[in-house]
Amino acid sequence: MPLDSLTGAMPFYVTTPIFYVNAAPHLGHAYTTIAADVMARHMRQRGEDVFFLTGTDEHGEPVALAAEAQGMTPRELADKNAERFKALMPQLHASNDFFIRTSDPEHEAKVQEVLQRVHDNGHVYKGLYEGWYCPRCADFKSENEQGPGHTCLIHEIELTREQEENWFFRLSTFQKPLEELLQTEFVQPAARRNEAIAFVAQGLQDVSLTRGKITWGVRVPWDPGHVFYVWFDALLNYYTALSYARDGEDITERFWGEPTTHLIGKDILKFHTIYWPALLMAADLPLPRRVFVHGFLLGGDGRKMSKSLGNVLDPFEVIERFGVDALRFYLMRDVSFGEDGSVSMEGVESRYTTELANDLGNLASRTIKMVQRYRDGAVPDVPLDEGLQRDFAALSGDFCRAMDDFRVSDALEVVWERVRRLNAFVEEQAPWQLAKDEARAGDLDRALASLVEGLRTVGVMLVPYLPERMGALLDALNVEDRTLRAFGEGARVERVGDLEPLFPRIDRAAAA
Ligand code: ME8
Ligand code: MG
Repeated sequence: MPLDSLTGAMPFYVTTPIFYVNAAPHLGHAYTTIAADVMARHMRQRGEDVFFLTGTDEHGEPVALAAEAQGMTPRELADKNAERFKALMPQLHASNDFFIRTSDPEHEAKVQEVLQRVHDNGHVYKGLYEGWYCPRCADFKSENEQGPGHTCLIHEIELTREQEENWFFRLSTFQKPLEELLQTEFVQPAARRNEAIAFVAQGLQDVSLTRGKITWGVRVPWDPGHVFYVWFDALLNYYTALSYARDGEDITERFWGEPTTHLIGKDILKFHTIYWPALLMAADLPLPRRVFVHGFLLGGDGRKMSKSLGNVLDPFEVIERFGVDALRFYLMRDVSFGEDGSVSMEGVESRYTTELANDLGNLASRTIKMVQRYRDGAVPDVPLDEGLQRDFAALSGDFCRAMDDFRVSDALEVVWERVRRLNAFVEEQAPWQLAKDEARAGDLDRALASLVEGLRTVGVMLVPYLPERMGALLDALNVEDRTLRAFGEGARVERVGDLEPLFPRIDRAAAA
C-alpha cells in the first residue's frame, strides 16, 4: 500500500465513549479503548492525519449518587476516578491524543454555547415530565425498555417514578430526517442499524434536555436553576474537545464531520444513533460519518460479568500475567468485533500459547536464528519466492478494507492466515535440509529472504494490535519504516539482530 505524503493525508477522528467516573475502570472500558487504539495506530501507519479522543463523563446523577454513597462531593469523586481512567490509557498502551473531562471549563462553555443555539433555533420548550427513571443509566425508560415490575434491564434495579418541570428537546420533529439517516451507512454494523431503525419506527417522543433536581452539571444559560441532562452534556464532548485539545489551536474544522467515527458499546446505541444526530441537526452542525457499535463481553459462563457471579475477567491481572499485548490481542481476536462474546483467563492462556507463542513467536525466532546460523545475520538480497508472493498479493488490500469497515477481528484473521502460511513455508522449504547441500545455496537464499520479508510484512501490520512486542521484533529486523508496505514492496531488511523470545512460556504454577 503506497503511502501518501503528509500533504495528502486524510483526517481521521476516532472516539471512545467517555466513561462514568462513578466506578473504577474495568474490562469493558479497556475493550473499547483498545479497539479504538488499534484503529488509530493503523490509520497513522497509512499516513493519515489521526486524532484519537477518550475521556471521562463526570456530571449527572450516576456520579452524584455514587459520591454521596462514598461520603464525597461529586467533584472529589470525579477527580479521584478521572485520574484512574487517565492512568488506564498508558497501561493499555493507548495512544490517545487527548483526554477530555466534562468538568473542563472549556467543555462546559462550549456545551452552553451549542445548546443555547438549539434553544434559539426553536427546538426547546418547557413542559412537565413524568416517567420511569433509572438513576444509573440517567435515562427515562419507555414501557418496552423496562423489566418486570418497573426495573432497569441493564442495571437490574428498580426504576423511580419521576415528575418534574423540565426543558424539553423536540426530538419528535426529527422523525423523518432520522429515518432517512438510518437508511445510510451511518450506523454499523447493519444489525445494530436495524435496532436503531426499530426504535425510531415506534415514533419518537420529545426528551428532557434539563434537570431541575440536581446541581452537579452544566448550568442552563437561559434558566440557571437547571442543569443540562447529563447525556446532552456528555455527547457534546466529541465536538467540544476539538476546540481546545491542542494548545492555542482549534482543530474542529479539520476533524469534525466526515472524518469522525464514534466507537461505542451496544448499551448506548439509542443516545448515539438517535439523540446525537438529532441534536447536531438542531444545532446546525455537521454529522459524524458513522457510529460503530460493538457487542458486549460476557463472563466465561456466557452470563453478564458481575462480581457476585465471580465470572469477571480482570484486565490488570491479564496484563500482569501475560503482558498488555496479550490482552489487546486476545480481546480483538477471541470475540468477533461487533458481536457479544465470552471471555476468560483460560481463553487468554490458550490464545497466548497457540497463537502468540507458537504461531508468531516461533516463526520470528526460527526465522531470525536461521538467518544468523546460515548467513551470519545478513539477509540475502535475492528475488522472493513466487508462490509466497502470490499468497501475499491480496493481503494489504484485504487488510485495509477490513480496517476501513472497523472489522478489527476480520483484519487480524487476514494477517493470521499469512502467519500460518509462513509457518507452512518453513516446513515445505526445510532450510535445514537446504543448508546441507552447497548446490542449493540459491534456494536457501530465496527461502530465507522470503521468510524475512513475510515476517516484516506481518510484523508491521500487527503493530496496532501488539505495539510493544512487534516493536521489539521490528527492532531486531532493523526496520525503521513502520508504515504499511505490501510484501516485496520497497526497501528490504538487510540484517537481523538478536531477539529475545517474544512470548515466553508462562509458568503455570508461577502464573496461578
Ligand atoms: O455509558 N463489554 O459510560 P460507562 C463491552 N458515560 N464493552 C463494555 C462493557 C462490556 N461488558 N461494559 C462497558 C457511559 N463497556 C456514558 C457514555 S458517551 C457520550 C457517554 C464499554 O462508563 C462500552 O463501550 O457506562 C460501553 O458503551 C461503555 O463502556 C459504557 O461506559
Ligand atoms: Mg454503563
